[in-house]
Formats: sequence, structure tokens, C-alpha cells
Amino acid sequence: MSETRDQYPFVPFQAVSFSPDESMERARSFYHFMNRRRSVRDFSDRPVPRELIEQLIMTASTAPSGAHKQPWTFCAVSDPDIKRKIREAAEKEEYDNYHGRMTEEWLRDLAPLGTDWHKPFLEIAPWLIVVFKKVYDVADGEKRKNYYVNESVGLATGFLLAAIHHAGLVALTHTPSPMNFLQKILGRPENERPFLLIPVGYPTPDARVPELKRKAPEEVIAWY
Ligand code: IYR
Repeated sequence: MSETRDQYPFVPFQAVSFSPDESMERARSFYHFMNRRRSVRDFSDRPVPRELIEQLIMTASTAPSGAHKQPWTFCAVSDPDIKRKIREAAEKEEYDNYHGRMTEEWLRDLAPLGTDWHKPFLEIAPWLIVVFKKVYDVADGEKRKNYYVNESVGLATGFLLAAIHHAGLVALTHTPSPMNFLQKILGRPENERPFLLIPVGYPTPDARVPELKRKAPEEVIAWY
């Protein structure tokens, strides 16, 4: 038993418990639900209330993190001027990516997704959630270490995508590269580095997504 357990407050764990049959049924139905999530690029401009975005982000922020530091900031952008600046900067980088910076192999791998340097969704989607990782924290003017920052922020972003899907909205995990322009446009402090840019909203009624298959159990699981 940990030697510090008596020195810090602990509370009873509020277990969520089901019968084995219920667990199996919930696991199946959650899989089928999650398997319907798709990255969407055809966004409608239908508004999404700020309270809904806040609720989704609070779910993201329940993710586990190294030493419970929660080393993330979710910037929620609806301001049209800021969205335009982000689009302009992202398209500038992406133009260079698609015209020489990405390898032939990379371009071939992307071809089935139908992407190019145009990123209109960055202005059309009602919200852009820009996820920042805090490589360290600052408290009382002093640097404090964070741990497993990429793992932690990746987990929180996964929770965010699940929450978005659960609420009937769609998202795109967008990775303009390089994306330090986000730090500048949003005026984030030195300890915050951009991690992912996630447009959030509703799909257009005629939205289309690439036909893709997900790997089978034997391709993604090794049993021992
Ligand atoms: N960041 C570029 C290229 C791109 C890269 C990967 I890996 C993708 O899965 C999709 C796109 C873009 O957003 O177009």
C-alpha cells in the first residue's frame, strides 16, 4: 500500500456496475455507436450554442492525465475574424505542404481522403476547438513540470471526439503543419503548444465521407 495514502484525502470510489450480460450488451452497442463516428469535412454553418461546446470540453477534461496535471487548454473559437485568420494561415501552410513539402508516398496515401490545401470548413464550422498542450505549468511565477503530456492531451482529445459524436455533432481532427501560427493568432503563452485543430458543428445534409473499412480484430489485437 502506498505510504502517502494516509496523508492525503481519499474518498469512496463510486463504482458503475453492471451484470456480465449488461456489460456485454453495453459494450456491443457502444461499439456500434462509436463505429458510426466519421471525420467530416462538409460542415454546415448551423450554429452550436456555447453551453454545448463547454459541456463537450468538460467531458474531454475528465480524461486521465500524468500526475493529474490536466496539461491542456481548449481554445473555443467562434469569432469570424479569428476563424478567417486561422483559415488563411492554415491554407498558406497547406498550400506549401501539397506543393512539395509532402512526399509522393504521403500524397498517395491521402488521395482516397480527397483532401487538398483548401480549408473552407475553418470558416464555415461554427466552432474551432484548438487543443493546446501545456509542456509545463506556471504557478507563482515558477515552472512546474507536467508528465506524459502527449499521452494525456491525446487521451483528452479522444474523449472530446467521443463526446462530440455522442451529442450528434461532427468533427475533423485537422493537423495543419507547422501550426505554431495558432499560438500567435490566439495569443497563447509560451508554455502552450498547439496539438490539434478541431472544427466542430453539424454536417451539411449532403455531406459525404470516403468509403473506408476499419481493421478486423485479428489485425489490431494480439492475445497472449
Ligand atoms: N494536414 C494536411 C494533410 C493531411 C495529413 C494527414 I496524415 C491526413 O490524415 C489528412 C490530411 C491536411 O489537413 O490537408
